[in-house]
Amino acid sequence: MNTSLKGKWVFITGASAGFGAEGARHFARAGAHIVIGARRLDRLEAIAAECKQAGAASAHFYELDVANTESVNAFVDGLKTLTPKLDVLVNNAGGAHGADTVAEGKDADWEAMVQSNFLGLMRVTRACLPLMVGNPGSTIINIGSIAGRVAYEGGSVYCGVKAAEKSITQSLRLELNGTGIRVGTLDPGLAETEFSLVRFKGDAAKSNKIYEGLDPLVAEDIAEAMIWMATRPPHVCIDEILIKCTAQAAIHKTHRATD
Ligand code: NDP
Ligand code: 8X3
Repeated sequence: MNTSLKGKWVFITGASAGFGAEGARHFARAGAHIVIGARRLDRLEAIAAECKQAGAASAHFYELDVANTESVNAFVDGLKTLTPKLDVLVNNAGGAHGADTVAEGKDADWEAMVQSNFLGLMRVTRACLPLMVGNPGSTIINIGSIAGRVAYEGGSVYCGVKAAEKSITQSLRLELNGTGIRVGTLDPGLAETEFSLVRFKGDAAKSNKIYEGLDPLVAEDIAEAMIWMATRPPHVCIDEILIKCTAQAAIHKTHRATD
């Protein structure tokens, strides 16, 4: 039997675009209370309004920079005034900055990737755990990547932080064993969101090239997987999911119409 999301409290980080925004819409349709955070408040406001329209029990948005401990703690203090318990945490905020080789890498890009994908996930999880311990059947979904499983040229730090995400997910599952909290990693391959536009610093031509000649994943594919992971019965933990578009057989082998 599936767990219903009706009236459940769901917090998604990085919900102003891409997987996070689509995840919020999906959880809203299932009747959950939605709490979303990111740095771009105008985007969040629009997505929270969509969530209300879509059937959310309630929808709340606040500014959140996962790269900053004070911002994370203030956000979660706000969350605690809304609810004494959290049912689903989706650690989604993050992304890649640049695609330089190690030899050409920039400190600012490396630091941004470590801060958001790695330390951000740690900070948010630490702050949220008191709302989840004592709530068996609650679910932590960490958004990893195929890049955390297989490294590629120009991906050293991004691949590194997503590999770290796997280790953090495993450690957390061990630490929480006996609490009934499920911890899993959801690892997408090539997906067309704002990811590449951010990675290539707004260069749309470079970003579009990543998806040229193939049907990439879209945010909805990943949002559906989030819902599936969170609605398994409490005795079922989805440890890991890897989802790729059919054209991507492996990180270095994608079939394109231009091939
Ligand atoms: P998008 O660029 O579309 O969305 C990224 C989201 O993360 C935005 O809402 C952004 O919000 C938020 N974010 C980034 N940094 C911070 C921060 N410091 N604090 C709070 N929010 C932040 O990309 P995706 O939806 O594709 O990416 C979501 C996750 O999925 C990332 O972790 C990414 O690494 C991962 N992923 C993406 C894949 C892809 O091919 N698209 C494949 C595999 C994994 P804002 O800028 O408003 O703060
Ligand atoms: C995003 C997928 O292959 O562009 O995590 O790194 S990839």
